[in-house]
Amino acid sequence: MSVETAATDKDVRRTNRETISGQFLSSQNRGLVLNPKHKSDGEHALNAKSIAPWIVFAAALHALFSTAELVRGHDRVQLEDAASRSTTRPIKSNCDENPKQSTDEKVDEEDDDQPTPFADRVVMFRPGPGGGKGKDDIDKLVLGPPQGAGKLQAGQHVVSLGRGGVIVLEFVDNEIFDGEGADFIVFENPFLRAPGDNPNEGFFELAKVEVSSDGENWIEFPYDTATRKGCAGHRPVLANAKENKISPTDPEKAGGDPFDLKDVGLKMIRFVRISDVLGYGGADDTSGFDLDAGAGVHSRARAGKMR
Ligand SMILES: [Ca+2]
Ligand SMILES: [Ca+2]
Ligand SMILES: [Ca+2]
Repeated sequence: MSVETAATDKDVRRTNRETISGQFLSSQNRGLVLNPKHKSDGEHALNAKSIAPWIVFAAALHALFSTAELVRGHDRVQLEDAASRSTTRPIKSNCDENPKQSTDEKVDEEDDDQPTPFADRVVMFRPGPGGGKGKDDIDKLVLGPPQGAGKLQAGQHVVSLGRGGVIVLEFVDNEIFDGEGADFIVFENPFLRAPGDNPNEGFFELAKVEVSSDGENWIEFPYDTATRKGCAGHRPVLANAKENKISPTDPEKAGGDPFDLKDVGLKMIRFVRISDVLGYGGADDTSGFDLDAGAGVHSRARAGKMR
């Protein structure tokens, strides 16, 4: 037998002993835990002594894994919190390259406790012939900010009044008061002939406008369909809450048809009645006035009034 072989045999024997010992300890450990009554007192004494380090080791392992699980759990809670925050309140972007997103966020984050300058309720809608388009979504379409399509095309975010149709809007959480110049704006969807530099050449569907502070007593704005003065429905709508940042309450920039309460001698109103003007310019084939929105320029909150 060579030295090398002897060493190998020795190693094999040691390994076998360790293996047997490991199996013995393992089986005794199981027996101790699962069925200690099967063992003699001597075996218990021997086993307890032999197993003590394993119990300590096992306890240490358990503590280690428990700690790891706690850490993983903590990380998971943190991740879930972060995900929750990102879902309920997206990070605001001020990037002008994506005005749609930032405007959407602006609308979404609007504080419900603050009054909007826009009309809040449709009190009455009576479409005329050719009208009614959009009536199923009337609140969504005519309450809130306008969504104009610019000078050269008709916006589709509208309800069609039809020929002779009438709609009454109410401001609930706010009221319109007479300040300097225009006090509110009515938005239709007129458009001009390209290139859009002549306000007299375009497609107009006109309406007359009446106002009231109580919903019962009305005063009509003087109007003339020949010149369109005093009519709603002839100035293109430029403000679009979904696509640009043009203020819908700025009569110089928003487009739409502005009205000044001073012209009818009222200090405050809460109701606007818009009536399609029949047969304007012989254009009986039109579907009448289309309403996009009504917005206060000079608007103030009504105490304790919510939408
Ligand atoms: Ca409002
Ligand atoms: Ca005014
Ligand atoms: Ca129209």
